[in-house]
Amino acid sequence: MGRRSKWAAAVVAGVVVLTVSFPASPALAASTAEVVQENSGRITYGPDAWQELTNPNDLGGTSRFRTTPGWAEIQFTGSAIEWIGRKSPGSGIARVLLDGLETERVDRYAASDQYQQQLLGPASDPSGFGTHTLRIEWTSDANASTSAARSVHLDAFKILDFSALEGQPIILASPAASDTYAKRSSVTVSWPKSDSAVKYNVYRSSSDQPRALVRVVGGSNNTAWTDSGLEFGRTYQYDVTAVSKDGTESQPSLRGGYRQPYLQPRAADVSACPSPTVTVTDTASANAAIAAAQPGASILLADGVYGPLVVNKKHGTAQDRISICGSRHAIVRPFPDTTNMVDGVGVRVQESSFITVNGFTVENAQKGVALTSTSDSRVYGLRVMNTSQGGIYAQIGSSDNLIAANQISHTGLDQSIPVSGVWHQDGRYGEGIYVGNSQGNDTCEPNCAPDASDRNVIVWNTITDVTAEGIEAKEQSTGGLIYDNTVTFSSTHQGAIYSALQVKGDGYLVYGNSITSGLKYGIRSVTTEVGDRDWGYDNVFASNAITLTGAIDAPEYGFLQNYGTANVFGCDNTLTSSPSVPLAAPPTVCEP
Ligand SMILES: [Ca+2]
Repeated sequence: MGRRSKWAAAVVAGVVVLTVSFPASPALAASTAEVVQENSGRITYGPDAWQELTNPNDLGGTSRFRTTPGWAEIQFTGSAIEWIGRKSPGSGIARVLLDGLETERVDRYAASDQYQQQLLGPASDPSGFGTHTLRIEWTSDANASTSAARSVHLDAFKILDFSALEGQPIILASPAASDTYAKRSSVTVSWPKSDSAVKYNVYRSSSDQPRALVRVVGGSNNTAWTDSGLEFGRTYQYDVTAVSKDGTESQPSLRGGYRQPYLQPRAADVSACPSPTVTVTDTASANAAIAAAQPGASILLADGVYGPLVVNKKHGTAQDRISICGSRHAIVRPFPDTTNMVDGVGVRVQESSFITVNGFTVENAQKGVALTSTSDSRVYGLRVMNTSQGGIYAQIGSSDNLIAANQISHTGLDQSIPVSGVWHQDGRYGEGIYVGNSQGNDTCEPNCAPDASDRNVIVWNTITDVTAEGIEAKEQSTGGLIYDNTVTFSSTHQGAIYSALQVKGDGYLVYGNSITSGLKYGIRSVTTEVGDRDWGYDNVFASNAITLTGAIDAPEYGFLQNYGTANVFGCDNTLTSSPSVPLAAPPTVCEP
């Protein structure tokens, strides 16, 4: 059969993501087993013929038995064999030999007659597909309850072929690249169909869990299952067995290993602006072009100075986005200088989707870029600077946006301190990138809906000279990715600001960021109660490089989570400080 050779070369220890595919199975095909009735010439009886029985309860309506020394033997080619027979008050204990070696003794006693029972135990299964001989022998032994006449009974043998699965590789496929973000932390396990199966058992183990059954998948044709909720960075091992109609379980498939990766940004999300469909030169023509834009429009801001831009209720599509692009010399500048920047947003995108803003400069604004109730949009490659509050916002139900490769600096030039060029005065609202909303900002307490600004991806941004957290994800937001950003927070401004990066939402992955902080902490996770639930859970912080600068006033830490240990902090985070301080504040213990 060559049953192990076909794909063996594709399987290696450790991380395996196979890409081979199995032929599609025809729908609704029944599981099959080769049935060899007791009256088949393939069965040899000895030392003489067994007695024949006719009973509609038996498989095929006939069976055989004897009450004196004797045996029945069959040679078969397959993965496993089932001895089908009765259990009864008169049944004795039979001896079973596989390939000439005794594998078990089968006590067929039952208080009342039971028909078509599968009598063999797992020990009588061959260890692999091949040609084998099974022999069942009468013995004089019997259960103490058995009546005087000990019998051995044979109704049929069923020969099972699990070779399509036994010892064969399985496929462990992570979600398609384009779905990595949405369907994270899952793996689809699929395996070859076994004709002799009516169901499959899926087993899993991981570094701290022994092999255990995690799923029974019914149906011979159902050959895939998705295991979700995996932990980031953890390696899991899977194998699958087939189970016959009568309960015989095959030998396992080969084991496959899968390491649940940390999230990666979707590279396809980042692209240059398409060729312009319209070029604008001033604020009026820019906003007019935006208002008139249809999917696929690409608006180029010619170099020059513009007032605030507003994208209101505009919708591109996944294939045909609405793009607003410009060079660094195209400057959106709501205020002429930084002395009195009140209520001026550089680029406001509201109630819109599939919008891209790309490349230009936003400066002298209260807020640089504000996405509100906006989804699937991209803020890419902007220079954002000199804001009285924060740099870039995604709020009020703004989800699935990408904020990437922006350069953000000199935020928090609070208008209450109108001193040109001076920051770090009262910069509580000077975040570099801000996702969601603080409960304190809600105007509908106590019954407002959460600000579900979810699954926003914040990658490759460079953030310096900000007065509040470089990146902050607020309570009520979930599932974002904060990856490979550089946040340099040299200020020792304290006030209400303690860390260079802060997560108060749920389910964020904060991975691979470079954090330099003159504050007490590099990264902080905070639990907040909103209404009747807490936020600040199930976040993962891994592979971040943290540097604490300036005077160290104990206690300082690379990472601190308030109120418990609801989040994962990986031991692959690093901390540089002088003098040395702990990587993570107790009771947090890093996880390998
Ligand atoms: Ca029969």
